[in-house]
Amino acid sequence: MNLIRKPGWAIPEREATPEDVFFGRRRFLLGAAGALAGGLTGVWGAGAAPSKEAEDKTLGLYPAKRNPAFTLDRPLTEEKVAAAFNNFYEFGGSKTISWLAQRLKTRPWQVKVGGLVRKPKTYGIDGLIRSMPLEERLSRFRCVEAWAMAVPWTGFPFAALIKAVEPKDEARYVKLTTFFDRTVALGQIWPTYPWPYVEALTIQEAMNELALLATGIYGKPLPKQHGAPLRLITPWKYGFKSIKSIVSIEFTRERPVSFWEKAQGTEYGFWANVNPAFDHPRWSQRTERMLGTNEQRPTLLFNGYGKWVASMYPDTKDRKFFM
Ligand SMILES: Nc1nc2c(c(=O)[nH]1)N[C@H]1C(S)=C(S)[C@@H](COP(=O)(O)O)O[C@H]1N2
Ligand SMILES: [Mo]
Repeated sequence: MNLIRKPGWAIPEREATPEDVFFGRRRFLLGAAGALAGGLTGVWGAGAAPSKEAEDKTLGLYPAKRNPAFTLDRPLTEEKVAAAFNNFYEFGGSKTISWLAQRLKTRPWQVKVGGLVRKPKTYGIDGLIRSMPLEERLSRFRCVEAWAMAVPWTGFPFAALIKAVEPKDEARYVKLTTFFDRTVALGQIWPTYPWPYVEALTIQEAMNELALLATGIYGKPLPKQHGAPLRLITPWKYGFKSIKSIVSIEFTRERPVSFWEKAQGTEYGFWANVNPAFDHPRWSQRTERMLGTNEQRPTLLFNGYGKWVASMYPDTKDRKFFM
């Protein structure tokens, strides 16, 4: 992800900057952000009493039983590779934010589920996870930036939670929101972005068997950099739809505007289904690079999940469904 709109102090950049050059520059910027973050940690660390993170009461649920319906056409990405290359803009614009994400406290944690539902409820995270049917799914994951991975997520079908809260007939979309806390996530000080991070699906998409609310990866609870304690996984869509560290799930009549659509709507849309035939305005989507091995593979329509989801999108020639 990168924005053309920038804070005044940013180095001017031609719009056609190739991704690798851009990331090189981002790495430089991260150095500065990292130095700042390190400084702040030091200052706060000196005065504040250490606050202990409450216990995770779901540890006994891992590893969950694997769902055999989901198989892979490629090797799994190495766990430590996936855990060290992340997009989580709350903690900075580079891929090496895993250490900064450790600032996030994921217990206690609440998820407010409301809006146009008959049974709104604010769930404590452990109670929610313990009440839902956990399973493991091998899954391809494709970022809009053309890198990809293959990982075992643990989670529960989004449909199970939707059924529990009973959406009203007028509800058509579901809006998910990430935590907002600038004392934890220093990226949220960056005014260029419309914090907090928001994503949305149609209810039909959210009810699809493939839509997973993930709580774990590699047979363990999610590490913080992967979006603990609860994130969305929609493997037929570009990765930015897979919103991390969710605190609110709201059912709406109108289509919500997502974080990236607000930030850069000409490049990142609402539907964001994977399709090799439609290039990003600044790079090709024909192939993808597997994290760790750097193997280049052809991008698959709907990331290979057409069997589950193609019927929801009447026209695979219509660009709007694929950005
Ligand atoms: N809250 C939040 N969720 C987010 C992001 C983010 O910056 N903030 N990045 C998205 C993008 S662009 C991708 S590719 C995936 C990356 O997930 P991973 O780091 O677990 O591989 O998270 C998505 N979810
Ligand atoms: Mo992404």
